[in-house]
Amino acid sequence: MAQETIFSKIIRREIPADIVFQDDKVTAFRDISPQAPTHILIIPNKLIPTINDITEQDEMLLGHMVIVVAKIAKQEGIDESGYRLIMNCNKDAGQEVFHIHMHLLGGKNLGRLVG
Ligand code: DGP
Repeated sequence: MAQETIFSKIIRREIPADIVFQDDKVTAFRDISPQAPTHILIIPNKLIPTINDITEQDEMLLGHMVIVVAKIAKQEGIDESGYRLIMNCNKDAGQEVFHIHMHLLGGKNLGRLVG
């Protein structure tokens, strides 16, 4: 059984978070330690610890998460200026919370990530 994280408490609104979007599948809230003017985490309401645990049954869910990202980017006014979407998996990527999440970063020039 996967271990719940603090993110499950945020989904259930048991601890405070600046939630910008929530529906029956997904919750999005501002990162506690923002790395850019806009830094929002988009997470599934269902607990999936890492990208490695995603199954084909989650295809629609992952697609929905990306659609939510695009909506939030528009809401934040960064859809045209641009943004970056990051998912960390396990130790080498520095994953700290084992409940998959997309980092939506924008609101400034983020520089090149690779290349
Ligand atoms: P990662 O390294 O990809 O696992 O990123 C985890 C992110 O989660 C990190 O940027 C900080 C954020 N975070 C951790 N705990 C909390 C919390 O309790 N509230 C909020 N809003 N963000 C959190």
